[in-house]
Amino acid sequence: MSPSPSPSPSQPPAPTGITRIDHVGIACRDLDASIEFYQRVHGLTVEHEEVNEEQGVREVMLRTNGTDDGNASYLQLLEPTHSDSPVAKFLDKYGEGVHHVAFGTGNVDTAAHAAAGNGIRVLGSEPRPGTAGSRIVFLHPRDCGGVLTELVQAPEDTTGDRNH
Ligand code: CMX
Ligand code: CO
Repeated sequence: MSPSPSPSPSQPPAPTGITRIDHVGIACRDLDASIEFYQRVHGLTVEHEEVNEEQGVREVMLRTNGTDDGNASYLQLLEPTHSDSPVAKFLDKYGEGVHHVAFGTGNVDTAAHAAAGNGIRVLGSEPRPGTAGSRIVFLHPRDCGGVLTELVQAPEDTTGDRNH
């Protein structure tokens, strides 16, 4: 990622310009049991499933709303694929529960630079592959009030439906 633009002395750094909540990431020990819970209690169904080895997760996306506003919102259920992955460490320390909040943005590079310009640690040197071809970066939870924050740019060929 190229260096952040240096803020002008007279102007505050630009905000990230997030546009929506893309998903809430939930850490679970047993993905199938967690899917069954959300189906039975809330009537949500799996729209997308994948293994992201780089992130160390087996994951599903459950859509919580329609796409009338241009992009849907999801629950992302995360089960670790190995014992030293971020989600496995989180489960060891905190147990099952909300792991991160992901905000949508039209340009993840610009949003990440803006976060860095505001003194937030951006994890990793550049955006990584996220769910279903999205591009993602994470912001350090200690710089975000204890919330691990993900910025997501949807793939260009999508209308917000991850069922493809
Ligand atoms: N939410 C809030 N706080 C968290 C956290 C989380 N999910 N994970 C860790 N922390 C806390 C730690 O408890 C620790 O707190 P203290 O300073 O009070 O001890 C602090 O953040 C920093 O912890 P650390 O020891 O420096 O770092 P960790 O090894 O715990 O890693 C983090 C934390 C955020 C850097 C790492 O989990 C990471 O890089 N995450 C990004 C990638 C990721 O989470 N991928 C899985 C999801 C994939 C997806 O959404 O597609
Ligand atoms: Co996520």
